[in-house]
Amino acid sequence: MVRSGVIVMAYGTPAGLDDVERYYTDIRHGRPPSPELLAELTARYEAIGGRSPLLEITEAQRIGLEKRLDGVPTYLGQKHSPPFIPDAVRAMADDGVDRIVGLVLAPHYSKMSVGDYRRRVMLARDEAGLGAPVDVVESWHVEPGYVDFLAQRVREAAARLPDDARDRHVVVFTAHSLPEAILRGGDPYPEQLQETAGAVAAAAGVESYTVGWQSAGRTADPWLGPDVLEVIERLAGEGARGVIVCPCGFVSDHLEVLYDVDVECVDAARRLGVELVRTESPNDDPAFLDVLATVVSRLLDKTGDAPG
Ligand code: FEC
Repeated sequence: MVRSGVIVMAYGTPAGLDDVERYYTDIRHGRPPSPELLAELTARYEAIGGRSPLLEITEAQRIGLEKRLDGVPTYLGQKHSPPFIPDAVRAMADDGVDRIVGLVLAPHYSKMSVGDYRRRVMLARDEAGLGAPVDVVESWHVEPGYVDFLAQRVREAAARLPDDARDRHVVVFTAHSLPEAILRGGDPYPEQLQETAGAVAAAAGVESYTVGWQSAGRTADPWLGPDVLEVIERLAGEGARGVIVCPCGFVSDHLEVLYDVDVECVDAARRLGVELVRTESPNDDPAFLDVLATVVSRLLDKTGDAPG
């Protein structure tokens, strides 16, 4: 009898302001940030109250998923903060798991996102001396339940716009930017964002929508664009009165949503005289947890271990 375990993976967040330097160094592959970069990132965490709620939300998502998997154990494994992916894989080995199913809490595939999480799991598995096969959900960006969930959130956001802004509004679907270098290998990431946008717009009956990239890293390489701030400026110039930002590449409230959208995009819109609202994040909404369970159960099923 095969014993499956599910590793639920997310980015991780600093435990508090005094952990930001360690965290940033980890993101930068062990190179400590300059004092300027560190001060700038610390200021962003301060602006959202000193810390991001990402860990608590991720853990609530894991627990909600586990409740829906009827006895299949789940383990949290993060990239840049504890519990790290190798911690989760070691716990799986201790529990006698001999098949690893992975879910990244990000809907779109890129070799730099989902592909990198998968690489880390394989490495940790080998280091733990575990012979278990690894199957990771590749992407779930047009999963019907996710599309319907976002369509509902877009409708709710539209209802929050003042009447005149609602009459001339555009929905901007966003995801985390990545270095343009990913395009050289034919990475599906940009196409998948377009696919989510098209599917959600159709389901919500949205007439006018576009995509934008957010939260590009502070590095010298070119990153995917246009940046969402440029998109908002262009839309204002074209006469839009309202903008709905739907950060469909993220599934939780965290720094990139609470600062990059709720502070930076809101400030830009205010300067341009445009009303901006954001769709609420999925977080641990039961309908969203049902989507995660559907996606994971399908993979468990394919590998012969569906719950129930
Ligand atoms: O709330 C929090 O404390 C954490 C918010 C957070 C999430 C997140 C998700 C993604 N990132 C992705 C790619 C990159 C690449 C780099 C990079 C850098 C940062 C920095 C911070 C940060 N990321 Fe992030 N990311 C979050 C936070 N990210 C802080 C460093 C300062 C800055 O540049 O703003 C560049 C470094 C590198 O080469 O690794 C690339 C992707 C996602 C979405 C998928 C996922 O959640 O894993 C892709 C949340």
